[in-house]
Amino acid sequence: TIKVEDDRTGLSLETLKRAIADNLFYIQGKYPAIATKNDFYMALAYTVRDRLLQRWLNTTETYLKSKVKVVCYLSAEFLMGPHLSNNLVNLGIYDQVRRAVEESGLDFVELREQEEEPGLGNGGLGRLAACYMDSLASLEIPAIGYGIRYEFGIFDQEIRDGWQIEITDKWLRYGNPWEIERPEASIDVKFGGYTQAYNDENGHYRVRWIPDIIVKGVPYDTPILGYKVNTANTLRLWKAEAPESFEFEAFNVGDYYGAVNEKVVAENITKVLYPNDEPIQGKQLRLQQQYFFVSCSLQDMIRLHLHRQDSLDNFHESFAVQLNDTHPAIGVAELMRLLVDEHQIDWDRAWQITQNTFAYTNHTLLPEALEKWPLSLFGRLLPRHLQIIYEINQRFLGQVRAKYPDDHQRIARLSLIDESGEKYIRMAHLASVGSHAINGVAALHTKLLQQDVLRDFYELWPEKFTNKTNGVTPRRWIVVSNPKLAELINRKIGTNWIKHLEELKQLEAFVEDAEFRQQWRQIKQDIKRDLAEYVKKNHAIDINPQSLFDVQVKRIHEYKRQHLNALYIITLYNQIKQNPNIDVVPRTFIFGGKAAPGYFMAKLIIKLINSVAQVVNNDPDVRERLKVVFLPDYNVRFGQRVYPAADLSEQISTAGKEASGTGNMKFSMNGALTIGTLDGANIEIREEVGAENFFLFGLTTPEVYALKAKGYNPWDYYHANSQLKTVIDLISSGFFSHGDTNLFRPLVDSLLYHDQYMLFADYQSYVDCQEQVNQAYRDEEKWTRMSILNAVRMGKFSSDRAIREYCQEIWNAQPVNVEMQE
Ligand code: 26Y
Repeated sequence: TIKVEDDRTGLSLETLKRAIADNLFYIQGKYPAIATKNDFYMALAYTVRDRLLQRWLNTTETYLKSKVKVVCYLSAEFLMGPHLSNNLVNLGIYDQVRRAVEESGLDFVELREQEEEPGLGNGGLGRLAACYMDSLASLEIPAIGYGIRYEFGIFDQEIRDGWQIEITDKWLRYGNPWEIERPEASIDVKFGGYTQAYNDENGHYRVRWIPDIIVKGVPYDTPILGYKVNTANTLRLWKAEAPESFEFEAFNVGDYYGAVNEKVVAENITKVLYPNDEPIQGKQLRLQQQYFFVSCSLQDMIRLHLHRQDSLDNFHESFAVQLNDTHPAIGVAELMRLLVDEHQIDWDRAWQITQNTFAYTNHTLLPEALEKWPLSLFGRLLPRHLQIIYEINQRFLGQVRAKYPDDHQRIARLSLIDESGEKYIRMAHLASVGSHAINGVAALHTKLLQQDVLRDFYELWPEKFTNKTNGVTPRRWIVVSNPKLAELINRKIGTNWIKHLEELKQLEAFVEDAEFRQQWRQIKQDIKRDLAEYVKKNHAIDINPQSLFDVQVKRIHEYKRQHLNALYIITLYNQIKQNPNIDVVPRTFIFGGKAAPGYFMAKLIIKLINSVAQVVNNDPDVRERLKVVFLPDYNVRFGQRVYPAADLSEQISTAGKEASGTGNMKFSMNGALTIGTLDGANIEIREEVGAENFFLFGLTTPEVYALKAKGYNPWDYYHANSQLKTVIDLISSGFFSHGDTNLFRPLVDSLLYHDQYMLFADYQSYVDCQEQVNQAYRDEEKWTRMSILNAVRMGKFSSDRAIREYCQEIWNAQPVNVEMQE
């Protein structure tokens, strides 16, 4: 029989080959002889997109037609990473498409590497949103991710003379085959102006907002396909444009240049991702970005809701809206405005709906990262929202007063407005008051929120607080990034683990199987060799694949203590210099991570690492036993390469500072052992893998607090520890800076005079712990057993588990089966 396959959906080799050629011709407008690598990549990407469109449209149709509850994940960042491989894996057609590409005479890996990754996030928080989108779809939960389509994502990092240089990320340069623009679904957003009170036809008091500018939000949709299911949810990112009518208005008043300027102002809103994570900066454009995407998203939900039925009274039964940190917290005031001002719902009912709709995830304990907006700036940009916030605050503080009469300090602490000096709006307070649930991202973090950062709210509403320990998707972080390991696992226990990660536990049975251990080791070896080749090819550095790969990749931050790692490297170096024949375990120290462009100390830490690398890597006494490499431009793609190649994962933040961490999970899943403090999710990882399979060091959170309270003096450690003193003195002497004693002085002085993150207090414990790592690594079989046990006990840290908990305990959302009809 002859089977006729549709070129857009067919999966036979012949059809796939024809489809690629067809897309090359009809979409890229090229034939093979003149096509660039990127043209071929685009043709391939469209071929893959075609194969998920039917699922996408069926999914959207299903949600539109029935009254299912939809989870809306509001996030200023989505750090998706490359889509191609992930979609191929989730569609279950990776090998088939690879063959089709190769039979077309093309290099699959080369085409795959053409994709520009959408770097629309800074780090952990944005990547978490991406993992959650994957799990939502894989668990068949109706969901929309709402965010901002930044024209420029996180900058590309180059290293020149050891310093970070930022390069604009022009990710849309050659087009983005994964998104579809939906101009017909655009939404208007107002800014500035003033408000007016009036009485409506029924004599009710109302307020209208007369803005001075209107910006149009245009949605760009990207399908997010679940793993081997029909569900393809939508990531809807908003681009800001000037409304069409602007020119006419301008011509009418004759101010052409003024009108052009307004267009520029409007389009600026979604130009660029703010590249700072933790410390806030209070820039007006950032508040505009936040309000812009939140207003578009909430208006979009209301439109969808009204399309599905008539009454806004049960909006919260249609949508569960998750606030990814406080960046979208203005949504609380915006939903109130939409319900009260634009849809004439009375305040009390609107407030019930709002509280039942929102839930808030906190991602940070650093006080300097808690968002607050100067009241003056806020009122100028969002005059109506300021009034609404005052009203919310007045009613809220009334409740507080009823419960704690005359406790004025508590009232001032709880207020949505900080009135201690210049007045600020406290966004975490707005989010907490406007939500029915508040969660931290690891057990310790949630506990610290309750005891510290949000203590007064916890005392008021203990029932609102829950913990939701983070998770990461095993599809991207094992199947896509480590196909060899996935293959070995599949041979032993089948493929169920990909959706039920706890099933990896079955592999514990093979820990005493010498052949299995050998296979496990061999895979790690092969991947380390691949990474060594990559580093050689791209950075012209030789690294020894037999050495211990010790990896720290994450944003550069003092609290994450990359410089503690550097102090250990210098310690080892000094030991070798003192005794050049000392028997040390050969190690390759691999660093990666971006510093916020304005964060001087973080940039100096990068320079220090590169300066130490220069000395260590070129000292003949070291004889290849130590290598230090800082790999530029750490991103999702490089993460996929490095996690599988790591032997040792550095998770060394000061206890009580890292909310959770998620890189820690990715390493462990891929068989790296962790050296870490009792911080964030490290604690739970250690609980799961067993204390004997985890290298623990450092102060605990209570010890950190106690030491601070009693008066921490870094000089005590400096004087008492000669090894530490030697290291610090060597940096100060200019040894790593060609004799320049000033270069690293700010870093050294900050350690000697403040050491806010207590590196000195943890130094000896870290060095001792690293010695235990060395001993363990010398025993190959022991190390392999530990590696296996780490990976196979990571079931808890699948984002599927996290999303199930959110669904049950916060969103009240259920899976919905999507039928495939043509
Ligand atoms: C306000 C603005 C400057 C800002 C922008 C981005 C503030 C914070 C951030 C990003 C924070 C972030 O990425 N936090 C990380 O969230 C991860 C996911 O929950 C955690 O694993 C990680 O510990 C935390 O640092």
